[in-house]
Amino acid sequence: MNVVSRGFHGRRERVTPDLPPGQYLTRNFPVLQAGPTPRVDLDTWQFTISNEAGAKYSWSWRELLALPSEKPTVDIHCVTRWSKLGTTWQGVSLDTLFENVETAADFALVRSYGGYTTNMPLEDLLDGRAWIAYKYDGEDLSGSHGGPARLLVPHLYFWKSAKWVTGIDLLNEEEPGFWEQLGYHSYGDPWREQRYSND
Ligand SMILES: Nc1nc2c(c(=O)[nH]1)N[C@H]1C(S)=C(S)[C@@H](COP(=O)(O)O)O[C@H]1N2
Ligand SMILES: [Mo]
Repeated sequence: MNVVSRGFHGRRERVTPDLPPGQYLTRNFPVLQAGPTPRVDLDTWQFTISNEAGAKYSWSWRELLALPSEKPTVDIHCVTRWSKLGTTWQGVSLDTLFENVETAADFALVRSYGGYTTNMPLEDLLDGRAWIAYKYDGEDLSGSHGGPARLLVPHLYFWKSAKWVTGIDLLNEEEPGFWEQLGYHSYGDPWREQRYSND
């Protein structure tokens, strides 16, 4: 007989070990955004990394597509509690974009067309953990999911994965982004349930 019941521990076991605490699985792909979908023209599209000294490193759309790409399959976790497992993307690793960037900065502020921002430590964008993604599920990334290109940084809550991304500012001091200024956690690790600033 199993004398130690599940209830004895006072918490429910998670259905799947891939699901962070407080999350539920969805098979849909919800659209979440603070404002309207911006119109982004590929002829003028630019992605710019600005370092702490003000030097700028920019790529046009054509230059981005010419870089070697990867096809990550990752789990994504929204702070509103939905998670989607095994999503498939294509994009350029931030390691590739940072190859020739000179910086000693510790922090990044990611910028989007439309004015959205989000912050994270620079190291979270490196070591194979973040991409500028332009395809989802084998198709060009739709505008509603951040196309033509979005940041994909799946080990943090999905608000960090800025849609319609246009650049990254490298900073010596942490600067909170859009949701972080409104009380969301500055780091946002779903496994540690860092939803709000005091979590
Ligand atoms: N530019 C921009 N990026 C954004 C947002 C936004 O409002 N604007 N919302 C964030 C939030 S809260 C989430 S959960 C995801 C949602 O991405 P999806 O609409 O593709 O599911 O985008 C993130 N990136
Ligand atoms: Mo979100």
